[in-house]
Amino acid sequence: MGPDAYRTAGLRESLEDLGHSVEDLGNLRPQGYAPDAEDNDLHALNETIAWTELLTETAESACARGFPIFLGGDHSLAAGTVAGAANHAKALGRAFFVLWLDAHSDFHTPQSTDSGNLHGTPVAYFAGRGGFEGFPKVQNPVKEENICMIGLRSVDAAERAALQDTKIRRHDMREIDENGIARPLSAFLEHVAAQNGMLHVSLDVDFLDPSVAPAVGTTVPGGATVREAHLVMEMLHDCELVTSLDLVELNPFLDERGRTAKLMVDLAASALGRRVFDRTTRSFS
Ligand code: Z70
Ligand code: MN
Ligand code: MN
Ligand code: MN
Repeated sequence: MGPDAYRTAGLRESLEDLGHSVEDLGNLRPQGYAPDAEDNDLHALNETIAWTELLTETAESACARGFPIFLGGDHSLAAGTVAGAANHAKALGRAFFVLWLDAHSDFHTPQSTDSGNLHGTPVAYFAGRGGFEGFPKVQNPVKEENICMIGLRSVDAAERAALQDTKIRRHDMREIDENGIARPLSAFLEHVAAQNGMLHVSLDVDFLDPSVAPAVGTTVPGGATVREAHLVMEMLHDCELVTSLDLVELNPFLDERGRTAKLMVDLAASALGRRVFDRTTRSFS
């Protein structure tokens, strides 16, 4: 239901108002996977593997056609969208980077997850951690130092232990409260720019505070404000490095008169150029 809620909230019209031409490629649906038992430790494993295969291919070809925006839906979809976007960057000979805007690090393996929810695993998958038997092999794992997480405030013990041994850039809400959100983002964008990289942004609804974005299954208090989120999106537009975007974890059944969908659409519009006044400088320089 997530993608349709974004359509209803006017995603196409908002982007067309900015002068972009928009092509809606419609909803995807994987076929032919073995049914998942209700009581498996890992929920919807076969379905998620099938989604990952379909989305990896779809993302790679969509990246070749323009600036894809992937709408969901469960964050496990990023296993495929990021793997596919990374394949596209590799084909162009470009370095590839991921900005993960989320309360969660989603760095579990299928073995370490307590909940069995595969939305807790996509970063581990596309970073090339082991343990994803049955999933398509990641052709171009994203380098740890090319991954930046902002908004963290719910990281499980096994994820924290695993992250500690990596070069993944991690910025929790405490750091944002102390230093602001622009500083870690600017530093990461300079790193991307220095390598003329392609940047995929994965925006989980729960990056935002649930008081402004209630339509999400796993609410975590203490999230980004509307102003912080718009600033991030405006800086992302100004840097001219972003080449693909996920808008994920929207559950319209939990929304209040579409306000979360509308906010996510407004954030996408900011990322694609909407602003009050023109700025002449790149915001991270
Ligand atoms: C927890 C788990 C999670 C998104 C919740 C939560 C993970 N670490 N990810 N919502 N997008 O179940 O693994
Ligand atoms: Mn989910
Ligand atoms: Mn997530
Ligand atoms: Mn999350």
